[in-house]
Amino acid sequence: MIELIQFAWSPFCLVQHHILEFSGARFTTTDIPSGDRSLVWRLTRKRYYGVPIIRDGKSVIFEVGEDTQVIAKYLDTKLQLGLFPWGLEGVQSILWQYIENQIEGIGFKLNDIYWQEVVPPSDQLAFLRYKERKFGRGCLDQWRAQQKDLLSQMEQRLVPFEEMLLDKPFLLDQRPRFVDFDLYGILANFLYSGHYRLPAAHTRLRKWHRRMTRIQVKSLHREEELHS
Ligand SMILES: N[C@@H](CCC(=O)N[C@@H](CS)C(=O)NCC(=O)O)C(=O)O
Repeated sequence: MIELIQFAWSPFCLVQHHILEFSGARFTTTDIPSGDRSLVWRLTRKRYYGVPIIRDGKSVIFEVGEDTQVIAKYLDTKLQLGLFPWGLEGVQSILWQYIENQIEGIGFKLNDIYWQEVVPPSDQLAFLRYKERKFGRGCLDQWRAQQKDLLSQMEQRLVPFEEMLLDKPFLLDQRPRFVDFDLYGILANFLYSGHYRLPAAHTRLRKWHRRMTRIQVKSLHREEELHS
């Protein structure tokens, strides 16, 4: 059975988690502390310490670069999800970089403001130390002070997605592709603390989000058969 090794609020883990839910395949999740990557280090034979990684029988799958989608492509091929059609490859690559930089870069700060509610007490020291070493001392307090501004930047940066949904139910197509799951997972991190909702002005995005929450590949296949 496929095992997703993760921590639950990680944006990139939430992307893979939702792809697995969509697939209907049986899978397990193993939560590790964000501050202790020893399991990942061991399973990848000292080649990776990030999350997510996937264990599938004897295979261990992990990203090999900043902008690779090794795990999603592995799941796509294995579970036949149709997330990476050739015709959309270039445009998906451009879009996922926007999603994983411009949207994720704001979403994680907004969620981290509530880190004391989200991160288990045993993991809080390592979490705080990691954040402050990466973003500077007091960064979490600064993000709290900038919360209103960050929220309005998030609303602005979501405008292109609202526009993409003007004439179709998913971002690029009549059915979800990888970038739909990417945006969904990155937004799941923004929404994780429970303190936020998607911007009220983005009505299409909110409907897309409800569709994405429920979607299952087997019902898509049924619909495709009906229309063929
Ligand atoms: N592009 C990678 C990014 C993964 C990533 O940045 N994961 C974070 C957690 S959300 C991580 O483990 N970073 C390394 C660290 O925290 O030391 C992916 O899609 O999996």
